[in-house]
Amino acid sequence: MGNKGSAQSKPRKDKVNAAAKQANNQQVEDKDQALAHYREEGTDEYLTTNQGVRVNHTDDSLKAGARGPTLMEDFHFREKMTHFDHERIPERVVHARGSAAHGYFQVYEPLSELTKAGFLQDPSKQTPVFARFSTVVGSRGSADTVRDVRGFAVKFYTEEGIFDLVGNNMPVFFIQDGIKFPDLVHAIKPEPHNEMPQASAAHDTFWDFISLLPESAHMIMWVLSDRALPRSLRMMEGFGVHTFRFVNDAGKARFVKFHWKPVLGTYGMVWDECQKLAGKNPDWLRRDLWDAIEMGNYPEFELGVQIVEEENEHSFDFDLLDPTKIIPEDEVPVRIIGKMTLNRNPDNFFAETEQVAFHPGHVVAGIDFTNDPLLQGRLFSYLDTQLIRLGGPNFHELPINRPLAPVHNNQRDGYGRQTINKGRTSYTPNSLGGGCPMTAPENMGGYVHHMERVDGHKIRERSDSFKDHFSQATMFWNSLTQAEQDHLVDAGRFELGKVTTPEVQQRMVHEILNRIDHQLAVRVAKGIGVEPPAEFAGKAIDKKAPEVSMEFRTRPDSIESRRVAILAADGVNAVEVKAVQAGLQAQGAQADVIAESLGRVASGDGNGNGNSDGDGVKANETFLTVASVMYDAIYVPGGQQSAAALQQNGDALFFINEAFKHCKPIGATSEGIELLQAASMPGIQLADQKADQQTVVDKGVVTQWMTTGTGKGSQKGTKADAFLNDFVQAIGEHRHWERAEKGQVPA
Ligand code: HDE
Repeated sequence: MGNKGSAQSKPRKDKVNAAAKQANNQQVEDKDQALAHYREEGTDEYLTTNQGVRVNHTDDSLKAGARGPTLMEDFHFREKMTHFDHERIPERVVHARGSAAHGYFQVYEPLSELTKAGFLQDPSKQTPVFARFSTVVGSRGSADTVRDVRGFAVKFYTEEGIFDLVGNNMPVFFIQDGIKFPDLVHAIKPEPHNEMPQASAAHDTFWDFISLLPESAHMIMWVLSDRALPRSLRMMEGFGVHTFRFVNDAGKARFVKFHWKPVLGTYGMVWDECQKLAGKNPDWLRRDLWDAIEMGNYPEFELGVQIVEEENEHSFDFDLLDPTKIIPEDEVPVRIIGKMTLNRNPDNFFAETEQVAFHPGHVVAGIDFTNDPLLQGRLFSYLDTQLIRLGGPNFHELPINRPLAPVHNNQRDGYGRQTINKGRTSYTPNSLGGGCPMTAPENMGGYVHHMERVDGHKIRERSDSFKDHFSQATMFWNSLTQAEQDHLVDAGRFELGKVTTPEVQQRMVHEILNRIDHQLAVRVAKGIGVEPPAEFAGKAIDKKAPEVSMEFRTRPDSIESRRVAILAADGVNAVEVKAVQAGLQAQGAQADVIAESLGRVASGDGNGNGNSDGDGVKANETFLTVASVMYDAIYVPGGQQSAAALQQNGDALFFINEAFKHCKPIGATSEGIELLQAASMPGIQLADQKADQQTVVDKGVVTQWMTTGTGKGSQKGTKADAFLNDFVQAIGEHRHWERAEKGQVPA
């Protein structure tokens, strides 16, 4: 047995390193570190079988002769291959693509008047959490930037057991009753005959279903809005959707809606950008989350609650139990109660992100359900799906799902059982086991369901109070800014433009959109060749809920973790680059230098002769490795030779055009402005070299000549500061939708 490698008595350094890297995401630099890692883990540094037998050779199977057939007795080969053959588990039927992180939650003040939940009492206590963000429709390997709802699920490992808040980044849902969920999912998933399209709602079966389902009107407005295109998982809101209950120590219950508010603000992207990103970097959102945590920019979300007293249950013009409705924040303000900080990436995607099992039915004492029929449906579905997805009833024993609180019950055995239960008794009541485990009285944390009187006929019927499907859809439309409405119309034209059945398009426009807003219906109709409706078929409503607009939730004062591209070529003015780069980094942004090739870019003095900075600057990306869609803003520094070279570079020109079209902030100084002149920026005013002007800011395009025509400006330092201030402000504003001529730009 064994030939080439069999004489090795010690593992080779490179092999140890490879194995160590696999076992741990950290970069393991040398053998000593690798060995230390294994020793810490208490594992053997040598390769072993699953039975712990050390393996001597793993590159060739055991054969009868060097050119002969493989032998059955090669237990190492058979075990390795069999395990590999069984590596995959079924992906989640929805929310298959996800990214997750560890962190903690801390309440701001004791909430004993509202709830007895232990983790909401002590501001000094950190409750560990694991948060998983996901798309809904696509398969595990699909792109991040598709138009879709995002899952926002948080597992709280409280001292009193697990609480899962399994929400979305939109506060309402498509359907009012759980029994319709399989229909919804069948309609939106790729069509069954050809398995197309992947991760997209833009096809006949989905819009066929929606056009026949008026209760989805409010939700589809959210899905067609920029909420479905989050700039970052760190920059989206989360919502528990359903009305839940808080119950305090005295047994008093109140209705509660849960909200997550990202500390960085809420931002979206444009659809063209998302589609391109899906090709350029399908892991866009996943990488953004991962990198932010690696760099110490820990994502933070504040938890908020809307509280409704039980006696006010019927004081709204919608039913609190209806998951297609929000409680407008001017009717019930959101009270911020604490904060979640995500500060650690998972060690292993499969063991944690894939195997985590959320369930809206995982609640702790102090949190309870309502009769929302969608929530009630979910209470069945999640455990049921985990049983098949995670292979049996013991998935709660997987490390990521294990509660911190001790588990003690009479459930036994089953596939994959880890616990070795001791003793003879696994039944209640018993005397042989001393009566253990005993049920816990309420004052010892025993979960007691909130007592609610339920009285009614057994009936398959929807309550009349659930039947207004359009008022809040109209309110949503009314509350958007002009740019947001324009995007929504474009989204409608895109989605319905992909539908091939004219009757479905017709029905969507006339039966659904025209009951929400007439202009919306007319504008979408025009884009998809449907005869526009003559008059509005809905109820005139001018109510607004300002908070549904993403503009309401921006943080213009911060550019933290924004990505800025600095375009450079040899002869670039390194002084300008370094000043802007340092200025942006000082405010928490990331500024990459992009050039033809990686490494040093030689500097020039702005007049194209000689070096103003002998070190030059370092390019860390190239026009091949990145694209404008991967940046929030672009900066073009001065340097005659650099600007001239970039003007001959189609990729650089496209960079500018595309960023302009996507309404991103663009800054340029000195000769860098010539690149903007050569690009396509219709209607934009740029700084003029001769005029010795202040910084010129026009629709998010910020330009400034650092030097006068003679090459040296007396107020250069102040000018640089002024430019940086204006550029930072433009980045803080995120997108500059007022660029009316953007449609003319070829990008
Ligand atoms: Fe889910 N949902 N859902 N859902 N859902 C699942 O559970 C289901 C609904 C949500 O990161 C599944 O473990 C039904 C609303 C998230 O692992 C499944 C109904 C909301 C996640 C399931 C709904 C959600 C899921 C698929 C209607 C927002 C991902 C795999 C009655 C409040 C959690 C799994 C994660 C996952 C069923 C409606 C959010 C099949 C039947 C409303 C964030 O059990």
